[in-house]
Amino acid sequence: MDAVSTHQYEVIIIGAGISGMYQLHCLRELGMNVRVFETADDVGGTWYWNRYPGARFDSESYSYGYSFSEELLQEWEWEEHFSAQPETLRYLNHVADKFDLRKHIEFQTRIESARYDKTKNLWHVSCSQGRTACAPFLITALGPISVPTLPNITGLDSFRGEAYHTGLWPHEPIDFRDKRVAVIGTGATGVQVIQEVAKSAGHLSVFQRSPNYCAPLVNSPIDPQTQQEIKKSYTDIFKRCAETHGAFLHKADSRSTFDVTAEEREAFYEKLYGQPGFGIWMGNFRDVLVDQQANDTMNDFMARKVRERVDDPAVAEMLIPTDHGFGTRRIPMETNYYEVYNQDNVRLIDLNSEAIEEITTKGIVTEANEYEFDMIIYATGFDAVTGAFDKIDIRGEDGQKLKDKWTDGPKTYLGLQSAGFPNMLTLVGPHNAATFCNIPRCIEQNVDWVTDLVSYMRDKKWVKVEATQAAEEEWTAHVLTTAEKMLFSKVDSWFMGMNKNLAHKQKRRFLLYAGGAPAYRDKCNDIAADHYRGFAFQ
Ligand code: NA7
Repeated sequence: MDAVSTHQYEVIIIGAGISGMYQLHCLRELGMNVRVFETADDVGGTWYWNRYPGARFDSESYSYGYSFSEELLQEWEWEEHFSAQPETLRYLNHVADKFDLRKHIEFQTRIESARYDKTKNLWHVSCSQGRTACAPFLITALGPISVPTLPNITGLDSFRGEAYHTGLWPHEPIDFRDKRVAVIGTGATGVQVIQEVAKSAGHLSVFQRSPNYCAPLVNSPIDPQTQQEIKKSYTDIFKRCAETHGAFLHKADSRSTFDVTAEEREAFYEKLYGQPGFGIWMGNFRDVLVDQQANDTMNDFMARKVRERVDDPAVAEMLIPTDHGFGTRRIPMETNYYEVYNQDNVRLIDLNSEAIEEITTKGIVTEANEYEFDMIIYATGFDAVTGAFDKIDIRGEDGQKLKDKWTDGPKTYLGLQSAGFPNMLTLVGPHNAATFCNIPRCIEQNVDWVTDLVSYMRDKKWVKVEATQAAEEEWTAHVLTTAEKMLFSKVDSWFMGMNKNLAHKQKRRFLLYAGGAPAYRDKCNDIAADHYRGFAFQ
């Protein structure tokens, strides 16, 4: 490293999304010299990149914003119960301005490697454009869903029309009118983009490999009176979030599925189906995500809903999942999604009966047909949770590569540190409750905890913190045991680290933490109170 050009800071943060921004704010409040490096040319992370039409929250807007500033809470007025991406990005820009964050952030700077120098107790990072920097602390704020993956289909680059991945959507408006548009992918993103593009596309073809159980979002504008009530209720809103498993406003019903009669169950499911947000997933019977028989009652209910809403019975059957149960994969939230398939300008192509063979200059060739398009939209997902770590050449104490250490699945303590990587703290890292959470709520917990740790070390004049091997093994085992109880552990999804487009991600390896946000928070607090049990300091 060049000693002249390598600037030294006290903390380097990678990423200026929701977690990086708040971490910067907190450490600056401690008076620390912090530098944030960000690939994009502005703040926002997920909400900077995912500009595709239809992108919006599945969390109630007022449960999603930062809670740390009463002034911010009182001055910001969410327009809708489930905010759309442009408003969310405006909000994050407002936060960056209000707390004067940008002057500490270097934009358009991608960190390519991070190496720990044990002789000097420094993390050295090198960025695109040859920029280098170092600091004793490295905090990753990479985002769990930030590395888009394209499908592994032959001829991808040969298509001569417009082609976009939803996670790398252009900044300028895209016009779908009179165009023949293809969407590949029917996850949470695909569902949002399909229902929006269908409104104006000349013709839309949806290429579906696996249908998902989708539930109504039931969004609406926030009227002035409700706005005032929300502003008065923030304490209660965040208290409620703090009590629920996923830090959403929705709490699991204390009853078991078979505690009630079939009629009562049906009425309860109808009520959930008509309610806004994730209540149907997070506020359902307590055993619906763990007991197969209970889960089947929801599967039957959801299948009936699809059949009621889709006119063509053959299309309806194509839209009903057969390979997984309700809630075992991420539930896409929809607004008239199923009705899209009743429109004359929309067709659904089932890739299980005609697999894609190649993409050509003109469009998509399947085993059965050749389709011509003006535009292909890839809603094909992300290299979730560990993908952003894999993209950086991160090397720890003895030159060990983090990517190699995590080949068979992540190994962490609390999802916040990995043994052998001292002073590197991973916000929303793998096996951290924040990965399975109304994310800003858990991000604030992660950041507050890390800030306290750094502050504690300063007080003690300690310079190095590292998770012990034993603590890491215990946490990793706990994470995996907890996941085994859940039905989703038997299903392929990004929760389970499966990505059919990546050759090295063909084995299930659980990436999240399923023990719930309250239990996780208690554990973190308990460890901190016990002098950071499981961490070794120097
Ligand atoms: P997801 O949930 O990973 O969905 C990706 C979709 O793309 C899914 O339907 C995939 O089908 C499909 N896909 C991926 N590759 C292919 C190929 N090669 N051919 C056909 N279809 C393909 O990503 P999202 O962006 O929707 O959502 C990610 C998260 O972001 C979401 O959960 C929210 O938390 C925010 P498959 O199911 O693999 O058969």
